[in-house]
Amino acid sequence: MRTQNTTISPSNGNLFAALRAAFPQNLDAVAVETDNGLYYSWRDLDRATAMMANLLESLGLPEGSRIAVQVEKSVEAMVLYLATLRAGFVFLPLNTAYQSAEIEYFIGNAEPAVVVCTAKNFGWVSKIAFKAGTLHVFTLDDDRTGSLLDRAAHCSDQHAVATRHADDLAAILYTSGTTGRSKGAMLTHGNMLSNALVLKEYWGWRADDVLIHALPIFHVHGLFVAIHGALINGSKMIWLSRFDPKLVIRKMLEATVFMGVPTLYVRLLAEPGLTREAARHMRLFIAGSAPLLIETFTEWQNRTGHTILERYGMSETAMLTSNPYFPDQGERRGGTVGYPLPGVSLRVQDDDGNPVPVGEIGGIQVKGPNVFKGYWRMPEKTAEEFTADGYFKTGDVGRIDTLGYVTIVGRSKDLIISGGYNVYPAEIEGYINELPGVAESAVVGIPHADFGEVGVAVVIAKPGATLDPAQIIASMKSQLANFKVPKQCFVVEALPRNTMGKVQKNVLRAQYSAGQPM
Ligand code: MCA
Ligand code: AMP
Repeated sequence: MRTQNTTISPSNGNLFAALRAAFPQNLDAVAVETDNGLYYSWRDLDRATAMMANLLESLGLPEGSRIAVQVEKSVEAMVLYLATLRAGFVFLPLNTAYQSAEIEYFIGNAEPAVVVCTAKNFGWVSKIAFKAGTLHVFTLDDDRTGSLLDRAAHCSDQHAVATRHADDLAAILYTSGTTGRSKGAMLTHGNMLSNALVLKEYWGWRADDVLIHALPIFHVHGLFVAIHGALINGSKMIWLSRFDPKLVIRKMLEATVFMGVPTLYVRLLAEPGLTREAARHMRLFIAGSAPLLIETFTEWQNRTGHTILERYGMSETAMLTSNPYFPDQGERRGGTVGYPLPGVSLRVQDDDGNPVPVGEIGGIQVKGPNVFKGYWRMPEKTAEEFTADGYFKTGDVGRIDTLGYVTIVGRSKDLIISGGYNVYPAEIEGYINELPGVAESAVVGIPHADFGEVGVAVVIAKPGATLDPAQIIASMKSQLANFKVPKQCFVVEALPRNTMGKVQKNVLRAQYSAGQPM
């Protein structure tokens, strides 16, 4: 039983209004159960988001203010996200692995009115924030402490959801690029609500579903696909502060839906406890963010009797395609990312902008209510990424077969996806090239059993300079988010180049994948 249905409200396009409307009638039912034994009812979520929204509103922030957040995963961090929506501000989540130079760029670029960080990082984060003109820096830790909660505790637990238009900004997600600095993808209330409503139907969500939430909450997968999916269906979440394969397997007996990047499936398969019996209560396993190997797909089927549903999306677009859930729509095909979701137009074009014949390979372009509004303060970059007729160029290369299934075969963008995190070689090369004694470098992705792909750095020394690969790695670790740091570094005499003088990354990839450095 629902208090209201979850259609887009004509009077308020605020995503939170739709999520709130989908809360079950019994507000005392459990909405979130955590791995450290805490239970949050739907009423708790309503009150906590109201209090935090009131706190944000009490700060007198200008409309459209960004709330930048770099905190560990906790239910309170999710509440902060929901409260930001509720109060009509713009949420800016930041990966906890980012270090000071990365944070300085995001804060400098987004100019958030509020920054929320851990108590441990308050010293350096607040310094960066105040320098960038941020007026309010709060702390929030994963043990339900911090100045944000202290202040919110004094606020009313009644709050009227701010009225927002579907086209108003709800979040900015930074995504790196093949050239230049990271770009902030601007997502609207309408982008996210339309996607959540489509997935509700497409994946056959039910109010009695229970989602195991084991992903980080600073990217589209964990923050939007998972949280919106559960909330818009009034479904309970089992909230894991970090991915723990043994715990996930134990919790499967109480759950029905699981979402993970391929690395999570690989790690679950390494557990002898993953059996048909362990997975018998589950309804749906969803994978995405990186290519799911066919071996993983098949082994999962054999071990659990379940067929993983693979889907495809981007920060700029949320979810774009999905394998079918309902058998009458077709089978879930391993190696494919399924059909374009309802409302999404997806086409494959060649480099000259002509459609390719069915089954042939080309660049994937998309259009739909889920496609973002553009890059924050980068109108030229935004224009470059759209075609004249309004399709967004994903940078992914793929094909559509006669049945309509989409397969991603590669990327035209120079990107490594490692354990579901994106690493842009250009950013890492830029960093390495600044190190003393380095003439130039190339970073390529090679296959990795756990992370799918990992980076390898190939570096050339300046004449007369001696470089130590271990030191190069150590230097990167001190400055960059840990997942971006190449797992290996080789110092070589020369990089392979084509006749135009361009570094042949495919040659490097082949050489280092085969374990045969030059
Ligand atoms: C951790 N390490 C990694 C990665 N994660 N190295 C490469 N790639 C990674 N993804 C390294 C650390 O640098 C560290 O190395 C060592 O592993 C241990 O770190 P720790 O944090 O303990 O690792 P973990 O807890 O085992 O994390 C692995 C993980 C995590 C659980 C797979 O990476 C993860 O949660 N990935 C999910 C990412 C995600 O949610 N992506 C969705 C993006 P050292 O000690 O040497 O420093 S949203 C998206 O793509 C869209 C739009 C979509 O379609 O969904
Ligand atoms: P992000 O920039 O983090 O949003 O990452 C988006 C990129 O992840 C896409 O452009 C794809 O390259 C990749 N991606 C997401 N889902 C899949 C999938 N199921 N298979 C292959 N690649 C995927």
